[in-house]
Amino acid sequence: MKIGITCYPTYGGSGVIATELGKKLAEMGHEVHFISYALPYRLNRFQKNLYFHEVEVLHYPLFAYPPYSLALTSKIVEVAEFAKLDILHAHYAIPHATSACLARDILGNSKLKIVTTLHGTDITLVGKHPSFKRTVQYSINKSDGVTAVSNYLAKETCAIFNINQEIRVIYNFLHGDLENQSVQSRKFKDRKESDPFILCHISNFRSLKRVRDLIPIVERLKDKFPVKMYMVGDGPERSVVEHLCHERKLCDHFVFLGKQDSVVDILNQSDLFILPSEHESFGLSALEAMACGVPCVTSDAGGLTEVNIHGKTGLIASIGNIDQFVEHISTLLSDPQLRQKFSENARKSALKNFSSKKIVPQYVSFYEEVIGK
Ligand code: GMT
Repeated sequence: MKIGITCYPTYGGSGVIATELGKKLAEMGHEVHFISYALPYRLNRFQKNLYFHEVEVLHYPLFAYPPYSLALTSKIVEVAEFAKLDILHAHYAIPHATSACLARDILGNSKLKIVTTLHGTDITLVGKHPSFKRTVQYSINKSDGVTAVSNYLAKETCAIFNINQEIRVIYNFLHGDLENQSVQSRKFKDRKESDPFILCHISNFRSLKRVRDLIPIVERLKDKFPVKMYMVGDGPERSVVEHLCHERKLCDHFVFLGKQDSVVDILNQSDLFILPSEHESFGLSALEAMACGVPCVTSDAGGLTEVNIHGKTGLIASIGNIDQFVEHISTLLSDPQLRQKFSENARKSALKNFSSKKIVPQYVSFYEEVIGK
């Protein structure tokens, strides 16, 4: 197949999934054309069957807001015509699905089919805002096929919008060294008394991740356990949390590592992964932790409960319930056998349910179905 993919090229789960999907499809022999305003950061080397088309946005004094969606539409039209695309796969509805549908209309009776993958806040936060709602609904309904990254997100989409077609659930998948690395069996029992427990949090530090909850959580844990919290990523809440660390004299217990290209080495040193989000359609970072055999303590936000299974791969607390987070983390830190068991379950579940071998063919079959419609 000839497949166009449009996505956000920067850090963020939807861009990661779109890029890793494109790479896998190219490996399978499909011709893949990425269309975005910058090279997706994981497309950093030549690969057969992979092409990148940059969307240039014209700046003009009249444009207080340069119309990226229109420039993207024109680029999709151009690539679809020249490369004779069968499918244009839009990752994240805003504005990608809208631009894709408009491009198909401009192309008239071309064979181009639009597949839209909903990732989360394009529905639950930004998408349902009155500024976008009707346009997002229109673009979902006008797509030739729609997927969502969890059952939760598929249901939520139907609850928020008036949807006239099936939304296929295709989970996010493991990629790169997360799948290949041989995780050394974690010997939780053998740690020295003086070693701190490493807790790890990875996110884009936006307010919906509730990163501030980690302050009282660590404050209360530190009296019972030697703990260090590795904070990976960056975003608007980072400096707020750093300030709070100074104010509450917690700097010895927090390490801010910033954005990292590969998280495997950090996760391999971590005892637990903590994700207190208030919105999460899937939680790719929890899956990454599980792939490295790190048990998770997460909130019960959205699709997170389909990834981190309470009592099997980790424990789940309700959103914002600091007591429950502290209790769950304490339970796991004081029970090496339980951590060991959850670690093994986490790695097994990640590989069994979310491997690229299992998930990528689901996209291929879906494309074939949509083309055959
Ligand atoms: O959070 C966002 O708006 C960004 C988006 C992204 O591009 O990473 O995240 C969403 O998509 C990820 C990949 O499918 C999911 O793993 C995240 O759970 C989801 N974020 C939210 O639902 C908050």
